[in-house]
Amino acid sequence: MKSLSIKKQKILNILKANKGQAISGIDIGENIGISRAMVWKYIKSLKNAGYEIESIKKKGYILKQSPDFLYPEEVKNGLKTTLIGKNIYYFEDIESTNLIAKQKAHKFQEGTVIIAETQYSGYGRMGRTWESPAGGIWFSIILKPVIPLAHLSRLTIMAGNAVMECMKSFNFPNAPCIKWPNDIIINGKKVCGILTEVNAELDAINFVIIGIGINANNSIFSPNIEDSATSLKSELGISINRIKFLQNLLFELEQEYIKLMTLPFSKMIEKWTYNSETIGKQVVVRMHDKTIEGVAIGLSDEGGLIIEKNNKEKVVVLAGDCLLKYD
Ligand code: BT5
Repeated sequence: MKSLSIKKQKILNILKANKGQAISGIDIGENIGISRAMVWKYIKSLKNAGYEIESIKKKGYILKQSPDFLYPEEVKNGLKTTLIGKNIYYFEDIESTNLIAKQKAHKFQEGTVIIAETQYSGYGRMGRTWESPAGGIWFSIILKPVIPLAHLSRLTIMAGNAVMECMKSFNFPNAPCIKWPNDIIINGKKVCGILTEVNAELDAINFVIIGIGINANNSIFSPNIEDSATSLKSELGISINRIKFLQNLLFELEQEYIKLMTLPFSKMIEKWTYNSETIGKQVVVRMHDKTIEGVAIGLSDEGGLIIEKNNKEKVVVLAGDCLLKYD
């Protein structure tokens, strides 16, 4: 796991606070109680980490640009949450943030976030491959909600609402929407997937991992999904600021989580339904052992999809793949 040392972080904070003005090695050193030579060493290592820092003779150092990496220090700087993202672990390349989160969740506090620049074995539901090249936003959150196991699907609904809330800050030519249970779609293509995994005993949840994958500035996909996937960059025509997006998303996730724990779930259903492309449509839902066809008429109290079959019988589906019949 990578993280800047406390001293390096302090130097970075000073450079940032100086907003384009040079500050001398001596002043920085005095400020944090180290020698000028040590400041120089730390500056060198910040440069190695991708920070563009100009050294001007007899004047000092200026931070010109921060790298486009989701370093915990960058994500935490200005993060407006009290729980989600207080602890962040960062990897350049890892098999899967969900996998790491699952392995560490017993020890790690609620709200811990695991971020990776790339994943080499990212996965979706039922072990499907999740393509996770550089430029995307791939992360997992550890939550320890005190809710019945039967309400697990509510967390996926909650996460979908949070992602949709973040999408509001962009002017998309084609509006994003949610497809049950876990896809955010733009123009019929998937821009984000959500994977909720649980560890529970009987009815008590030990922890839940919510993994979120967002195609942000990546825009090249394998032939398998190039017709069905898109990215924020492709839809907007410009790259987005991934750090700001993630900060915003962690904030929205925390807001939605608070609502989930304190308000009637019907409020969340209302919001989800407003953003959904699924409700009111004729759908085919494929589960591992059967397929159900009918009209998606709403979400159940557990977060499942209520389908009215052609014979008017109503069924609730908690997990499956949903296709719109007349897409
Ligand atoms: C999902 O599964 O949509 C959940 C994806 C969750 C990914 C995050 S990234 C951070 C965390 N760490 C992980 O390892 N996973 C989570 P599902 O509904 O099963 O959709 C999977 C399907 O989406 C694949 O079978 C492909 O068809 C398609 N797909 C794969 N990669 C994609 C991508 N980058 N963008 C759009 N579609 C993709």
